[in-house]
Amino acid sequence: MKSEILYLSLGSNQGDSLEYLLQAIIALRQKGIQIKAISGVYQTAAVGYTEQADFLNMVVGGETRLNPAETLRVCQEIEHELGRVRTIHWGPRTLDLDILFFGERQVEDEQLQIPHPRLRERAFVLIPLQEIAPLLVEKLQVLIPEQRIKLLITAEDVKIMLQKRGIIV
Ligand code: GSY
Repeated sequence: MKSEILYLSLGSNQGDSLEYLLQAIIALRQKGIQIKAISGVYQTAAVGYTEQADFLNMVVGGETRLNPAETLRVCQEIEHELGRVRTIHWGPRTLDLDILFFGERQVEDEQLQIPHPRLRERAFVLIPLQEIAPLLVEKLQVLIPEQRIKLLITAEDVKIMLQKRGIIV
């Protein structure tokens, strides 16, 4: 299978959230998703169930020969390996990995919808995505929703942190 470009959203609001995000990027690479672009890390107010801690969010772009179902399985494996326990629906989590886009594909089944059905409503997705794929966001023709969101660590600094862990982006 030829490789395809994909974009993933990463979020965490439990434990050492920054470390979970970095470990997720390392694990994605080990499991067949080459990371080609990363956004900065943003501190964001929780959306949905709001009585919980702020999240750290970022978006990465990559290339893979996996198909969407295999990619979903890899994301769920990494969430599980990094300690995610599903308790409250929409509640706190050590790591959330969502597929935003997968090439030009449209997927609509019970387990997986691509493009991600709620990405247009989420500043915590659109703002970091805009950093690494501005034309993609422009094509969506959406107004970025109001949300408290602040850049905490620039993409350059995240790259340095990853370099120290042996990963070159
Ligand atoms: O859907 C991803 C998990 N999640 C998040 C998140 O990643 N960031 C923010 N700010 N709010 C969220 N609510 C949920 S659920």
